[in-house]
Amino acid sequence: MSTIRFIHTADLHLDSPFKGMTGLPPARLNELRESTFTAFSRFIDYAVETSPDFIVIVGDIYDGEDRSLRAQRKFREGMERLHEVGIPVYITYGNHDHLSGNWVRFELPPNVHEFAGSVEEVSLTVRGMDVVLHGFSYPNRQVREEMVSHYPTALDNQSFHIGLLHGSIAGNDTHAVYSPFTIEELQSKHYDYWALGHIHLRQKLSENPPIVYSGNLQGRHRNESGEKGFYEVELSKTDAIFSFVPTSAVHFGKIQVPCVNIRHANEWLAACEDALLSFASQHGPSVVDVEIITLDDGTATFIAQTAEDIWLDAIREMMEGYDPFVWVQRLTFSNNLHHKENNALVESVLGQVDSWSADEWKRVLGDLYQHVRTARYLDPLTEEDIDDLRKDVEKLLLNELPTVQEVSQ
Ligand SMILES: [Mn+2]
Repeated sequence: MSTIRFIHTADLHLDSPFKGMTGLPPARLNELRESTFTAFSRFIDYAVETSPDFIVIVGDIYDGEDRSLRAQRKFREGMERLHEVGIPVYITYGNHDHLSGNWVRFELPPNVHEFAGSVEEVSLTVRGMDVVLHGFSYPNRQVREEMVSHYPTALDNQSFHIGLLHGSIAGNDTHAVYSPFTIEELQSKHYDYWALGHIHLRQKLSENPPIVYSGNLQGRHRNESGEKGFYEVELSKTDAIFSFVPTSAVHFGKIQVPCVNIRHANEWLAACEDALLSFASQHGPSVVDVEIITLDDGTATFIAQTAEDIWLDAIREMMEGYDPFVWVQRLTFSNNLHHKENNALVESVLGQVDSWSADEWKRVLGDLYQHVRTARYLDPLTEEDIDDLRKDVEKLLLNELPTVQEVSQ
């Protein structure tokens, strides 16, 4: 049997502080802050039960460069459990937990190999088969240069060669580009598998050989929605079989609630409640954005009589006490509650905003994104962010401008 079986995971971001989450009741916030650890425990439990040949963890084990004591202690405990059952683990550190950070060192058990600050190779034998792993840890936070040229080309076809790389595709400006690579460059190394980290969205960039992001174990905000987990891979010289194993403890998601022929607030709240409970029964504890769609004029009329924030509070209060919990982070309406017809000024500003390209958005937000103190805390601007900002602009204009109009008339 010439198949090896390993787990590929990355971007654990242990002890992620969920800073942007405000307003949650303390118990829920606590559950959310524990979620990276809960997801990590699920991964360790799975490994202990199923005993893979080895595990690769491709960077960003810790969320912060100080590698919080608690995160290190929990990680060490997990590695100890794998050590007890004889599972080797190969880890690299990424931009979040680079080697130059200032942290108190924990010693890891001997089953764990930590890749050094420059590309190195490590060999192991799995049931008589040779496996060679290639990788490096970030020596400092900003590895902007390409690193692939430091990876050796596989010359023998007998061993399994696996590349560990924390980075992103060159020229992709939706994410901070670290250690940029092209798919062709990776393919040219003749490896059997590329285990990637850094991008939190699970995806396969190529099938042959597999070039794969496992995504993170636990979503950290609304832009990391959906089921999160890791890949278990059965790899032969001709084939790769993937099993995705979900681990997320809290699910970030979006729900659309259709509202037709609703004439009373209680009916509307009940429709939201039904949708939220059915989401939670499917996904477990959740943080969701709710979008109200297909709003007819009658429904829109009574909803418009109360501020959106007050509706949001009402939904949140209604959902208190349910287990698993569902926290509504945002409430939006697919059509505008306020009539914007005849409001030429709003139309003209929105028309202007709609015409901005991603580059223009970046220029507009330049003060924030280029500020020496704020820039490092901001995730790169995504299309989703731009869409949200645009909606906020519209809301602000519609809420504020009637006053201006009244004055001018
Ligand atoms: Mn990461």
